[in-house]
Amino acid sequence: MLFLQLFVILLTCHKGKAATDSPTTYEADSIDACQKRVIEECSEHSKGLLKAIESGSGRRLKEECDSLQATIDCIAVPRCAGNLMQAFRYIVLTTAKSLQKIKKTSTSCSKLNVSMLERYVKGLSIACVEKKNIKDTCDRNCVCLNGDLVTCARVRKEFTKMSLEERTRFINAFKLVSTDPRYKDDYRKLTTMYSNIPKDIINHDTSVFLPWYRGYLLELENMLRQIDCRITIPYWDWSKDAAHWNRGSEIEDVWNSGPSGLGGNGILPDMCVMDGPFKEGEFSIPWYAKGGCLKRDFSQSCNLPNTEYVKALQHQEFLTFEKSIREVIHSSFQECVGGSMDSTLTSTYTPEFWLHHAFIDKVWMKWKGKGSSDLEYYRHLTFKLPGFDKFPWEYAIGTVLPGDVSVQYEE
Ligand SMILES: [Cu+2]
Repeated sequence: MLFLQLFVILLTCHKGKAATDSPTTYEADSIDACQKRVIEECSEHSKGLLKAIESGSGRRLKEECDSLQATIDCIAVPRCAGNLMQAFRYIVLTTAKSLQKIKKTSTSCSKLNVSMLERYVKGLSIACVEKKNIKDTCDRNCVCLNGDLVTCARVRKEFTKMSLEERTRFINAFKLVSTDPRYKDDYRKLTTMYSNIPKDIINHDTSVFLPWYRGYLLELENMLRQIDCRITIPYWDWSKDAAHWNRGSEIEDVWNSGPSGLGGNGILPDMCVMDGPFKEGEFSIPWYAKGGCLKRDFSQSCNLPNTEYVKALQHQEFLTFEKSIREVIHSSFQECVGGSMDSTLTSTYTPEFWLHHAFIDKVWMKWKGKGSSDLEYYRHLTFKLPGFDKFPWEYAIGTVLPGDVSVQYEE
């Protein structure tokens, strides 16, 4: 019975997994509700398992063992568990203890996939040194308080400073999310939401631009973290090497053709990318955005703002800062890259779109850190952001974003 309940929950969580191809609704609220239910059901199940072990009945243990796999699956549903790992702490530890006993006493649990559970248990039992910073299993920066990991923040990193493994992890997940049956419906919903909103609203309206893209980054990041909860959206500070922004010869370059780079410029006649993980044949724009290869058409006369320009922004008052970042930083890079990135129909499908918008978000977050008061500006806006059930100010109140997600940018 419990197993059935869990099964229903798993189905609810894994909406994208449903056999039909019908579009699903992508609602943050329903995910929260889902997480809540999983916690309740998991905790119920964990208690049942303990009782079965105590009773010493082989038949009951066998039943519970089957359900235990459901619990492991349940804990491993990243959409439900990823942001609430702390809430699962008790359940994971209790289940792990039970598991030890089962392993010793019974052969009826031989089919259990325990490695997933053990990974969580290992991660959660990291020695928590009071008031010290510590990384959790999802690579978040946490503080240890009263034996618990608190104020955990996702860390977004500069792409050229990430390890090649971290870069490859992001690239693979980015490719997977658009094609894997488990995620592609949500992905389609998210990306077409972008294409469907008139760009005049997102890209030319001060009240919308920064918070809207912040929300949008968060949505894709949440999705990628269902695949691997260590993933965050990288940013690329191209201003640091503005004169050589199009270089791809070094392994750490963004446009490198290795498995941890984005590949280079497109090639005539169609300007399709023909190297790296996003080359024609290995990656394509989805059919619902007219399909075809990923295109890049690097501008030869491109003139990107340099570090001095970006630094100077930090001292501007909000409306000037916002205008500079939107009209100069935002537009210049898109035009330099050209191709799919420079078209409102296709830009969201390119990996460089996300690295670029994370950079913009990082510059905004740093600007806020100077104690400036854009919140005064956003507070007075009474409309909700197009496509989101959120007000602009909800994305402007600091490093904590809707869904109780904390984000930090590593320099
Ligand atoms: Cu853009």
